[in-house]
Amino acid sequence: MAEVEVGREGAVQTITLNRPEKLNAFTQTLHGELQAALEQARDPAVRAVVVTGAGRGFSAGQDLGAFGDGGDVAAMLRATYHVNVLAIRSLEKPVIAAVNGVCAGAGLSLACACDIRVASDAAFFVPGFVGIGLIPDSGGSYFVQRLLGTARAFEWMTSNRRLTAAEAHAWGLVSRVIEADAFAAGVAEYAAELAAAPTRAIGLTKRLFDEAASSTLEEQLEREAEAQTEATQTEDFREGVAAFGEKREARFSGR
Ligand code: LHQ
Repeated sequence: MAEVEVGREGAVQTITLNRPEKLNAFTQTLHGELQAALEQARDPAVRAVVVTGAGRGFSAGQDLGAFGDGGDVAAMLRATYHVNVLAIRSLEKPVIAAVNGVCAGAGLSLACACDIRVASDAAFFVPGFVGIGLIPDSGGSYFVQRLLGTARAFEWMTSNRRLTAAEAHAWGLVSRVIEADAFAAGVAEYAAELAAAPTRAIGLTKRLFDEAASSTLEEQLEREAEAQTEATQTEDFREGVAAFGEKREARFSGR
């Protein structure tokens, strides 16, 4: 059975981490299959991507059984987690982490590398790393700090405290919480809405936000000017303006 399953519904690609008996903990195989799935997501016909987990977990992070005595940890991180985190950031379309359940360690980092987090009310979030004497890797120190702010992120990531979905929502870690029974349908509806939006403008916004983290205002104003030039050349901009003039809903194509 595949450790990552890929599904497609219209313009939405769903990537399911699929080792439910181990709460979808990461193995070499899972990393390789996730990389292939993210490569598939580059298809311009895919306009929104959902990353989720099978069973009661999103992901419990690194499979501690498969880790052994470590070997060259940095090389392993570069060859696996880094590739997939960077693949998510470079996708010029929205990537939603649909956090169905337990989310810990590098699973938390992966969810935070996505553009949007939606949680089931059955989900909970655990730093994980500090529980076994490690630092937050796979972008954990980068994304969690940016999402929560330094004070809250540091306190949480050094405590290993379990955060409920409601607490994660109150903290701004997730933007929506959906009842477990309605989770799959709610995520599908939300992803379909995003997939029907002007994809290129969303992709450019994603890139601008990533760049803003390390830019001066002058640099960022210039990037916005360039990106807006690109956006004004899209079919979706023409359609958006036409629909506004005709007082109707826009039908965006993602081109
Ligand atoms: C697992 C795991 C798991 C294997 C649950 N592995 N089996 C680190 C190392 C170096 C380089 C690469 O990067 C990393 C990155 C990291 O991700 S480090 C952090 C790794 N993750 C953790 O330390 C989390 C460990 N897991 C837990 O603390 C708990 O299992 C959580 C809080 C996730 C869930 O707790 P429960 O809901 O109580 O579930 P459980 O503990 O009963 O787990 C269910 C099963 O899943 C169980 O197997 P079993 O055969 O006994 O039913 C666990 O052993 C297995 N499992 N996490 N990471």
